Amino acid sequence: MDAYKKRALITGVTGQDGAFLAKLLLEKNYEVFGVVRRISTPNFWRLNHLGILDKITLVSADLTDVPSLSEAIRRTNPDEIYNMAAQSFVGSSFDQPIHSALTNGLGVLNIIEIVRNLKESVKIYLASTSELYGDSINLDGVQNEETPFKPNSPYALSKLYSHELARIYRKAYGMFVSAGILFNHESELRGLEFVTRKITNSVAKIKFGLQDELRLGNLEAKRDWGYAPDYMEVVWQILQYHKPDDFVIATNENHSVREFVEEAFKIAGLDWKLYVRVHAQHKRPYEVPYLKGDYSKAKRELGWKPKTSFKELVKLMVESDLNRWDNHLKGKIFSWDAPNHSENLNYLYRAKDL
Ligand code: NAP
Ligand code: G4F
Repeated sequence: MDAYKKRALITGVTGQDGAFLAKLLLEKNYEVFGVVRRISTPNFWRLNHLGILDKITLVSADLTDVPSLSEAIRRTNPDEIYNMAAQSFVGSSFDQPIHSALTNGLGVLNIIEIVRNLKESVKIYLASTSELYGDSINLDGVQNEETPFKPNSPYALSKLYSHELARIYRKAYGMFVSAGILFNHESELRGLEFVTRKITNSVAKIKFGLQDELRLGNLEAKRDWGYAPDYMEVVWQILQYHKPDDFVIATNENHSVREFVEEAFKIAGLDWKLYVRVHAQHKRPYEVPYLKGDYSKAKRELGWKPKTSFKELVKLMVESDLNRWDNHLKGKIFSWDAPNHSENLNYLYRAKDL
């Protein structure tokens, strides 16, 4: 008889974390379902790049659309739900605060309430964030599970709402809702609007003569940057822990945007001062100046620690973008671009057809 395969439902499977997590869970022999919302240009490049598009079942739903979400959860009947979906760009949350609140706040309430009504035993992972801290820092210069939250953006406030839902539903109903307070994590599959990938993609384009300058905002902000696949390992571990809980996931090291820029340009043999210009357009109305995470609880309770150093992270991202643009210029298609977007829609199911 075949061993029981655990069933995982991942929301945000087309995003950076959702894609890496799907790959990891497939390697762990899970049956993986992914929630995909309707957008005008299907967004399967990460799943294609990781070679897993045909290995997972994609279900059409949206976090803000209760009937579709409810059907998706009911039909896929998961043991574990990983909510990676969000309007995740802090800058956009100032432009679209209501959309951010609906998706990141009420969207999460939708998931938890559907589970409470359908099958309370389903374990739920929530993607909380270091943005919750705003400019709140412990006396020893780090943030951990005890540091007070002081959100500085509509994004952070929407995430505080969902973070608190975890605590309330654990206490009120004994539900297994856990939250990873993840500090920034990046990769070769990071969205191009986030500062790290914006830098590495621009470095590659400048190297090949395709771009003249790189416009950035605040170079002095400090972030604790880790590597996304390292972080997805511990996301899975958080749901295997014996009780629902909150965990800070970080590297306990931080660097400024300026340091990231210097390192990235150096790897490509370029002098950053010739290309980088500061523009007010890329500055936030209200900034989070300093993030540095103390992950000692995750190390103690889960035996987890990050594997990839800051320099290794910058190098792998720059090399990936150099390689991608080099292939493009040689007439080869980007390895992670879907050959035909609409063909990929064949992979998408309506929950009722499962
Ligand atoms: P991402 O690349 O921006 O991916 C976000 C995903 O959410 C995409 O798949 C997107 O779908 C989906 N989505 C957005 N709105 C939706 C809706 N209304 N219904 C269904 N799906 C929706 O983000 P990420 O970097 O992978 O981050 C994953 C999660 O971790 C997010 O919740 C983020 O806030 C949180 N987080 C990230 C970091 C980090 O450094 N990466 C740190 C802390 C917390 P489309 O492809 O259709 O847009
Ligand atoms: O790369 P960012 O846009 O990431 P941010 O705002 O830290 O948010 C990311 O990490 C959070 C965890 O802490 C997640 F919750 C969130 O979903 C997201 O993944 O900006 C990093 C820093 C900021 O201080 C920003 O002001 O870089 C600064 N920056 C300077 N110039 C820039 C730019 N950021 C962007 N995106 N673009 C710029 O030109």
